[in-house]
Amino acid sequence: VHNNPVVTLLDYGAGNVRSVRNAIRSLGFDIKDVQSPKDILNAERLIFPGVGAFAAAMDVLTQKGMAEALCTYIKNDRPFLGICLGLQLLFESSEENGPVNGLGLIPGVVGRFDSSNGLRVPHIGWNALQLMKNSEILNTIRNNHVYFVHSYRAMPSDDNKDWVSSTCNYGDNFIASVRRGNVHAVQFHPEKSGGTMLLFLADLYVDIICINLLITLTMNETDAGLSVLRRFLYPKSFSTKVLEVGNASKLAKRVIACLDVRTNDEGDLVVTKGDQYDVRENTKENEVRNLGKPVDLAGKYYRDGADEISFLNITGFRDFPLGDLPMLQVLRYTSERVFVPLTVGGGIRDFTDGSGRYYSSLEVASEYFRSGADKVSIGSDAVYAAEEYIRSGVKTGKSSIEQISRVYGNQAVVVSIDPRRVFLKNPDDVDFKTVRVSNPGPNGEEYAWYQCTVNGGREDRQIGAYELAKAVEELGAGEIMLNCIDCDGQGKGFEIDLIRLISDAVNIPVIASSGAGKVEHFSEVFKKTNASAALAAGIFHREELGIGSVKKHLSNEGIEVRLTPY
Ligand code: 1PR
Repeated sequence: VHNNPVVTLLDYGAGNVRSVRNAIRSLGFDIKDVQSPKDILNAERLIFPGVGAFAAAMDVLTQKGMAEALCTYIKNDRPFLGICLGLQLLFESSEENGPVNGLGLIPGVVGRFDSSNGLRVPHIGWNALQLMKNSEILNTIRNNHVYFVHSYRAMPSDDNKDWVSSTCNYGDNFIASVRRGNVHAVQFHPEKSGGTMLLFLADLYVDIICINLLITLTMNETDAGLSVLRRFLYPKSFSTKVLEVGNASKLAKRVIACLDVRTNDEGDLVVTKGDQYDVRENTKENEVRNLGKPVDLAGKYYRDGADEISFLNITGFRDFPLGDLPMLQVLRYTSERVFVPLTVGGGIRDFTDGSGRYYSSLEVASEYFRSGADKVSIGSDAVYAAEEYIRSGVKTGKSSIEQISRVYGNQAVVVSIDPRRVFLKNPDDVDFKTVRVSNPGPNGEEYAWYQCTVNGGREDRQIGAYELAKAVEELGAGEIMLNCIDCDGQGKGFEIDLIRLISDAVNIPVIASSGAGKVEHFSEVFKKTNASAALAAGIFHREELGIGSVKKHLSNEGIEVRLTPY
């Protein structure tokens, strides 16, 4: 029996680093948490997954004396891997709520992406890298896509060219990774960039150390994300291969699998699926449709190449989500096995429980994040917040969107819109934004507006999807999941008119949802609208279509997607 090797983790408590922990453990390492600057100086290998805002991170590091220890550790060329903000903090300063000074180890200023030309910010999704020099930990990335989520980035210059090991193209060519000696940092998230779990590597590692065998493990390196961590953690185990230079890529369109989850009449948590939001079977018993177990299905979609998995707790609006322990357990188990982003929604709002204890929406979201979610999705509560904001014109800072995005960043807040199409003869009949529809209504109506609903489509509200989308973007939402009740579960294609309307109206990414029935529906939505991602549920659950075949079709149609080699 031998102990697992240990990696030191610098988690300064500003957010969720559960995914990084899960990824490290899946590679056979134990984690030692940094408690004091001494732990940094004594680390054999240090991973720094920066989360939250730049200024807050620098404050904590400085107050705890960790900034100085980090600088010493890095200047001594000790093995270091910074992730996301863990890369940005190495630079001189950042414009995020600033200027704010950073650790000053790399020349350059971290600035915001320029969205004035319609570039969607945050940069969320999968891009390939342009490798600039041998960085060892990236040597098997090739053209594989890796997952980014950020609004700020550092730019390459003559002053920092010794450091830059890869760039990525989004708006401009920004720095995707740096490397000098044993010091590495990446702007993307290796722990969310896919990969296979190789638990047996822990044993191999010990064997390699003991009998000094030279074993080349490159045959296992078909994955982008975990291979980066693996190469950092097991540096001596890999042959130094000749660098294969990746091509710069466009941001890939994402394919997302969605699992609507609820407790059935027997009390089991099941994946269900509605027909226009009706999830009960058309039988005498009228039971909740049961399409499988949430953790199993999420694992299957991950292996099939889903770029993201969404869980929607569809009865969350009436139950208290933190009372739903099985749902939290589902998230925990899933995040141990699935290394792409996880979104969870349902019931995120301020809540007072039976004993009079008050929970803010931020507390509810925090519990989801702690359990393994990367993003939360807000439905009903976002509608109320937008209505209030439009009515008063004032941002109170108290809505769930504002509270959660302030602490976890905009990219962690998705707003799920559940609109119903209302046909109109005359576009002036309503005060809401209308569209001229591609297919006229049953009475020849040529126009429609998209009316928002709450409580899983049970209640109509006096606000349109367009007005809602604009308002929630201003309140701080980082992404929109755009459903359409009329199309849900119908398999007849996405509601193109709606998706075009919303994806042209906002500068944040829009996920097209509801209605996918065949591969052509996915290429249609990407060709005819500016959607960043397409989400489907029923066709995947019923195994009518595999995620792999959707990706292949999109690629054949010239649409950039992440193709998974595993
Ligand atoms: O209002 O914050 O509690 O959030 C509730 C969440 O649960 C919302 O995101 C809402 O969309 C979702 N929801 C509530 N009731 C239902 C239902 O079906 N009865 N599901 C529901 C919504 C829609 C999509 C679906 C796509 C793709 N499901 O998520 O997965 O339409 O389906 P398809 O590919 O089979 O057509 P809150």
